[in-house]
Amino acid sequence: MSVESGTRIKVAVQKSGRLTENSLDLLGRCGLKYSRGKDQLVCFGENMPLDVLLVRDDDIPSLVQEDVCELGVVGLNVVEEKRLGFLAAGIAPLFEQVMTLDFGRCRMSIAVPEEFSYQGRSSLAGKRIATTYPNILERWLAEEQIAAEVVTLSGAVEIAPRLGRAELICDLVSTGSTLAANHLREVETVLESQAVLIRTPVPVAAEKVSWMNKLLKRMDGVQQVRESKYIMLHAPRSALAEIAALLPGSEHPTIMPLEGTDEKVAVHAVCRENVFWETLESLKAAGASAILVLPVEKMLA
Ligand code: PRT
Ligand code: ZN
Repeated sequence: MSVESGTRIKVAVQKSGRLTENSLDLLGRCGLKYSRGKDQLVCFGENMPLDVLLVRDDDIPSLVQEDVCELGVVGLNVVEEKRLGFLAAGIAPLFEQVMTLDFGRCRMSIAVPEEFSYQGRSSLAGKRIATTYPNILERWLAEEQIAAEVVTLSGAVEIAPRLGRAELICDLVSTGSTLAANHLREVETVLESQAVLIRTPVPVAAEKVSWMNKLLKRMDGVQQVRESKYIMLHAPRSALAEIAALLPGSEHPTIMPLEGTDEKVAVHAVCRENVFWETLESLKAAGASAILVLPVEKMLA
């Protein structure tokens, strides 16, 4: 395995923030072992020709754009804002979304002061809306045919109404507690967001292709496994069809004979969706017994 930097895949990940832990965890689940450089800016892969660049999330699309990194893990909100910005400037965006990741969920919403009388989208007309995502907001306003003024700020959007810089705001929300603490009320969702994997559309160097494909397959496997469960149970032969239909997202359950009985069989299946207590209760009601649900550690399609 070569350690020459030109032959190593580079992945951009947020250095310190809401996405950092999950992003590094994802790479760890793909089998990557790394050591962190002294400057804390790069994690050097020890068992794969892959290095992780730790940067501000806002810089991740540009690093892929400039082909400094082949891959990046970043919020869809950041990707969309950058993409629309590039398009407006007549620059072709050189990053593509490969897959959505199951973390960093939030929504970008318009919020109004508690005392604001909101009568629907027409109430937004003629208002100033403060945001750090002007491109996404402008696009939404254009789609909804609302003539409002976008006030671009670099942060602390939630205090803009109190400072008189805008009447309304458009910002990321997850629990809603920041809005509540600032006496603001969410009224419209402009974008649903979560972390995504982006890649360069530029073909990667021949010596990186095989590891790149391996990594993408492993990431896909990690995503699938998160929701998947392995389920084992005993079922009366007469109820097999009903029980199989209750198994969420499983295609071909394995049916095995049980020693000492002809009426019952063992059923094993991979469920591609989470198995909730309600499902177990329904299985039991259909005649299943000895039900076991196990996590799936790795999966390769
Ligand atoms: O330093 P760097 O630029 O890398 O970090 P950052 O401060 O820009 O980003 P960071 O770490 O705050 O968020 C990184 C990504 O996490 C965002 O781009 C989103 O994709 C995602 N994410 C998920 C969030 C939130 N949830 C979130 N709640 N990003 C920000 N927030 C903020 C929001 O702006 C508001 O201030 O949290 C506050 C609201 O949270 P609640 O829970 O009170 O509603
Ligand atoms: Zn940022």
